Amino acid sequence: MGYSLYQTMNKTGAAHNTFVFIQHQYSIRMSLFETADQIRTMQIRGAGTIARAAAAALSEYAQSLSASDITDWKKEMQHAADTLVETRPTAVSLPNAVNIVMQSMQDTTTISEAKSAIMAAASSFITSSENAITRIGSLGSHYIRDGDVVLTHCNSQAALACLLTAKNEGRDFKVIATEVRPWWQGHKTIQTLNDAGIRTDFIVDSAVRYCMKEVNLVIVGADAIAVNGAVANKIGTSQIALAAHEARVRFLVAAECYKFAPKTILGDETEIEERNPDEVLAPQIRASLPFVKVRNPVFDITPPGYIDLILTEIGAISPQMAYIIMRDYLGWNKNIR
Ligand code: RI2
Repeated sequence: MGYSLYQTMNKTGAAHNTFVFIQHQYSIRMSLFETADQIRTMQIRGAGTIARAAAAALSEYAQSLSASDITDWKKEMQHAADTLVETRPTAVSLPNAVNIVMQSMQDTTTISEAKSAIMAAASSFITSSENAITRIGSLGSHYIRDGDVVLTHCNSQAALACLLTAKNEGRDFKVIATEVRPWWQGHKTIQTLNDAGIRTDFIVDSAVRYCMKEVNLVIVGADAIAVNGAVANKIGTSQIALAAHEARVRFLVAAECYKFAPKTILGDETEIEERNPDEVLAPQIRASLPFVKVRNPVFDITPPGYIDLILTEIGAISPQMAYIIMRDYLGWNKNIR
């Protein structure tokens, strides 16, 4: 019986070490709507983690859902799927995971058949997603050499897998990790790096360009990758890419194939989530500044020209190959709805 680890954060944004263990063999304690709420409020966060949590929630919901006929049952499942997808707009891993799970029931004709299909698809998605991170870690570790200084931003399981694998393989390197306003995901990153015994410098987000002269390699994660190879990731990523480009430092993105966004083939743009300004400045301070509008965009887009490679579970690709991933590995025609 396997357990997935979902890191959580509290609502004020302070990172802490609480972990929610979700048993993904179909007996999760949280309901689907609680999971949706936890994704919305960042207690469950990180593009891959959100995707696995959504798949697990659909599986549990399918088990507990009863209806008089299969049409009503499928309608209820679709409502649940839509609830999950609407929680956060940018990470495409979420709709991709939900679509993969939901498609499994398409040709089923009985409730029991549909339940089994959903449960099997969710379990298979979760397992393959975890395996993908392991494979990306093995691949990414090859790019890290003794003596390197690797900069990472935010808290990406895929990017961290590269660093942790390199450390396990005996490589001696240092990491520079950013703080990541306003949710302080950098605190989680430095905890993980510290636990692994990896030497780390912790900097405020605005110190990136100053420190870039020491850096040999940047590795970040991704929330969504468009058909032209542009990467949506935590706010600040594109500035880091710019600074890396200026300093001729290699910029790698570690991302599972389900982070590629098939809808961008049809011209959809990646929506950038703007969260509550209270996360940036306390409401009482904002109230005292009537001419100030506090904004909180939490992702930005790094153009493909600033990205050297995208590390996926099927290999390292240039950003220009994004379409191939969508066509051959994601089945873009099936995943657009
Ligand atoms: P993994 C996170 O978003 C960060 O932007 C991170 O780089 C990205 O998801 C990918 O993370 P947020 O949920 O899937 O913290 O690699 O807003 O863990």
